[in-house]
Amino acid sequence: RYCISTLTSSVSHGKPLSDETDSTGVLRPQWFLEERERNETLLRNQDSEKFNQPKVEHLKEKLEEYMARFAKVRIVRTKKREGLIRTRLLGASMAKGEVLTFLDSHCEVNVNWLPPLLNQIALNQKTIVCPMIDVIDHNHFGYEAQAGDAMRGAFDWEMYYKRIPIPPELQRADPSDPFESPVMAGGLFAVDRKWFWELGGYDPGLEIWGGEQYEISFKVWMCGGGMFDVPCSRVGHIYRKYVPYKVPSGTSLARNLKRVAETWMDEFAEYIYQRRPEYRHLSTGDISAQKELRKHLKCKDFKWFMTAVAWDVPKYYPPVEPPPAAWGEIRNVAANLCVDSKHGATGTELRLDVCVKDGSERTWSHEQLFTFGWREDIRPGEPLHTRKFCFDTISQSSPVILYDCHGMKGNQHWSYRKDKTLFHPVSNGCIDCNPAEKKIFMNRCDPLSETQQWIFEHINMTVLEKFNSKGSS
Ligand SMILES: [Mn+2]
Repeated sequence: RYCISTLTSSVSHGKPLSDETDSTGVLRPQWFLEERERNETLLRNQDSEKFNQPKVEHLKEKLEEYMARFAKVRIVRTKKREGLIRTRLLGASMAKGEVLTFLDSHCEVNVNWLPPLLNQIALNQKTIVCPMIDVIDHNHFGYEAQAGDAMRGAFDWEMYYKRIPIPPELQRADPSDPFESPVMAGGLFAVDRKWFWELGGYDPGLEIWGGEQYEISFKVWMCGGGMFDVPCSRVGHIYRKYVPYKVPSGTSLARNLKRVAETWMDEFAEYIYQRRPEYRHLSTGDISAQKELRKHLKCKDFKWFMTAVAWDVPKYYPPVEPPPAAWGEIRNVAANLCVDSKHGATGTELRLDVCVKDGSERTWSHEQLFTFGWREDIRPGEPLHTRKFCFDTISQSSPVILYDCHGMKGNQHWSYRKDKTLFHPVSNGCIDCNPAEKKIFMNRCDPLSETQQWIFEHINMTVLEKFNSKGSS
């Protein structure tokens, strides 16, 4: 299945790519490079625990019979389960091509995906290049771009992968030009084979999967190379809801992450341990070979990486959480009742209830502590332990619900004003309530109405004034 519309739209906004597109943005056929021009394909085939189930019969002789017709495909099998990282290393060690391209099995390449990747490597051999990863729906295999399409790869300080907008400084005149990305999303990339091995490949001490995308990303940047996302190269990927295999006990994502942090992140590893204290006592295994490699390649330190490459990441994910503007209970002036989210998840409507401080039945069902934090959103929980749900609403007549925080302001952006209203800039409305029905909803702002006046238990005036002086930004 081809998705020319996605590809052409990425090429056609902005100038056409030299002579590769015509003025309408329609691709000329000579731009296509047939897949068979690839040097070879190595299929890794793991001895996973699912392997002996009837479901995967097709991965045994049937696969060999089928692949016999493709001269350039070789099947490599491991003797025991090695996991993604070591199996990829095995494939890479047997590959003969000049450029290695790693893709997951649940990928489907789009038209002309390869030349834009190879082009970037031809320009600079010490480059890792990633295609744009499009989304293939796991239910119906529909194909579409990710929300926001071209974005930089980033991470928070629990080492969750994040995507952030390309800052103006890094935006190219032609948006189809490759752009720098601090970290890759997963494992879809192309790299010069010699450069990959100069970098030591993946750390073979990493187990099964997890953290390896950070390891290779930090390494390529810190050790004299770079990493680019290539908007003209598009590869569809099925995002699974559930991981269909078990990770053997004794190995864990946490251990991999700590190994990467201890090898590459220097003093910044501390920011992870502050959020994940349980990592402090984990063993990383022997990382002396990794440290030796870092010294041997004369790699720069992580501070350099944060300053020169990932300088925009702390704007979205600061290592040290800035102080909140207000926190604690949120009490309505007219009702003398408190906002209560009942430990709800996404979709939960906020309600009024008797304030816990006023001796409402002390059951665990109440959740009345909130934090109005530096992202100018409101989350359940005390400042250091907020849940990742935010006050969210749509219009001046909508309920106020909890929704997964996106951290991008927008419809989760609130302003706590001097008149005690909780103002929602996007809808130009205020939080109102009906004390009798205990309902909370949006309304047109009326600062004189006491049902729209709310009192936070604690306020940091310095921070709050800073929020409010920024206006409706
Ligand atoms: Mn995948």
